[in-house]
Amino acid sequence: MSRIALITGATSGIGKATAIAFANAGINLILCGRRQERLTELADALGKQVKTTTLLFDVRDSAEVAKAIASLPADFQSIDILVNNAGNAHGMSPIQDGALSDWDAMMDGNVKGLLYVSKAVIAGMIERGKGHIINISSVAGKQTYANGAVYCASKKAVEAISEGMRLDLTQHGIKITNIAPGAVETEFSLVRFKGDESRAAKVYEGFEPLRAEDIADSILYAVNAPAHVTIADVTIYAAAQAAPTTVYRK
Ligand code: NDP
Ligand code: 8X3
Repeated sequence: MSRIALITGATSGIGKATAIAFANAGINLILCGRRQERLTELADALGKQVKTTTLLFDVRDSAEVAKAIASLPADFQSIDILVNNAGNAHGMSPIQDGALSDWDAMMDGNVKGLLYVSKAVIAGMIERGKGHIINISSVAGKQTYANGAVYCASKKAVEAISEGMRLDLTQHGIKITNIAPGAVETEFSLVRFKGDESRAAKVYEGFEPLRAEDIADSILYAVNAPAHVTIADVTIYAAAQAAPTTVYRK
């Protein structure tokens, strides 16, 4: 029987690329995000290959998350794969200059949002005695960089949550995969720099960054691993990147 995956942040970047890779692999899709038009467009396109449905919610709103996931039609309720991908960086500045609203957006979205979605899905996975959760962390969760303390903290939290989930959920037949990408050219920097296109473009200048599809490939690899194998941790850098902010540019 075809598997069902719920992907958060499916409207853009890594989440969208993962949806496309999953559809090509015959995995049915619950596509989530805050931009309905993009969700509908993607669901319609991939609906030619697999069964699709969409859920509109902000991961930061626990009630909205629970209500949306509870509203799934019966044939989408047995979620096999959860991809906790929704998240962003907001701002990049020394800690003393950080904006409270940016800190809230990162901690509430990247950390608490991931927990809210997981809570709504894990209960069913435990009941069925199987499941696979993919948490999208970052190389920022492995190594803190200057001017990124809070984003890095949010991703270090994701790393800890992945470890904790593995400790608590392995006995219930649930696999946990933590994926830490390096620099991937998506809308990430545009969001981080609040729509400043030239500042966002500079992040990827002079080297070949990762593509969203590169990360989707590793997610697909993890979910297609044999039943007796758990891909626990994957770190993926661009070839020109030696550490989060050490990039060799031409
Ligand atoms: P994008 O900005 O392209 O995509 C972010 C996605 O997250 C969008 O689909 C957005 O959907 C969704 N999202 C953000 N905030 C919320 C929210 N509060 N509620 C619901 N959905 C939300 O960036 P990426 O694809 O690059 O980012 C995906 C993940 O990968 C993030 O967790 C990011 O931290 C991580 N990552 C990215 C790297 C990079 O270099 N790009 C490197 C390492 C990790 P919508 O706006 O429709 O809600
Ligand atoms: C995104 C990658 O290095 O800009 O998580 O933080 S980085």
